[in-house]
Amino acid sequence: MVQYAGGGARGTAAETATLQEDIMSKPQVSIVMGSDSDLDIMREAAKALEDFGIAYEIDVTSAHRSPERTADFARKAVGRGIRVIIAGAGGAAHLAGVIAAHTTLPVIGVPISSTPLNGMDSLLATVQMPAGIPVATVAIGKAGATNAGILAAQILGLSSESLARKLEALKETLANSVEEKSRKLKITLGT
Ligand code: RP5
Repeated sequence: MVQYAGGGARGTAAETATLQEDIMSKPQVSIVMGSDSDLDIMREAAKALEDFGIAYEIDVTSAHRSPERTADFARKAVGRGIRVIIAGAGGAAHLAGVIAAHTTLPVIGVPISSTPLNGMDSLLATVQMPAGIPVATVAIGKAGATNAGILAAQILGLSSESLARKLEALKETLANSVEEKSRKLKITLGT
């Protein structure tokens, strides 16, 4: 399991609360993917967490090729202090669902477009969970992976004021970027 401590990102020196220190130093989010070939997409989730200064771990485990490893990971995650799991897989993408079957932690599923079906297979396999075993499924591909990271931050932000403020700041940044696009468009079109 590769680990990232969030302290080096956007955290401020003034953070003193234990919870906040934990968020920045102890992996709170576990990112797993079905194969190392999913990394190009799943690193977007990691980037989003780094932007919030959230410590995470990242690894490969497969619902089909390593079912025991996957079940063991899912069962032990809560005891290791993990609070949210992000699971990305492609094709017959059962990884998020199988993990959700073995844990009460919130599981976010990222459908990966790695087969000739362009991720529609992964989307349906990830999203169509039976009642009782939820997986919060995001969009196919990089946008979904980014949103998985932000959604994990939002879950953790419920118990961290500092994180909640960073989430508010992100909304402002996004709104400002639209204002800027509008301004540039008017200049381009001469309106
Ligand atoms: C899935 O099969 C993985 O999540 C990956 O998206 C896809 C292909 O895996 P590799 O054959 O590249 O290992 O289980």
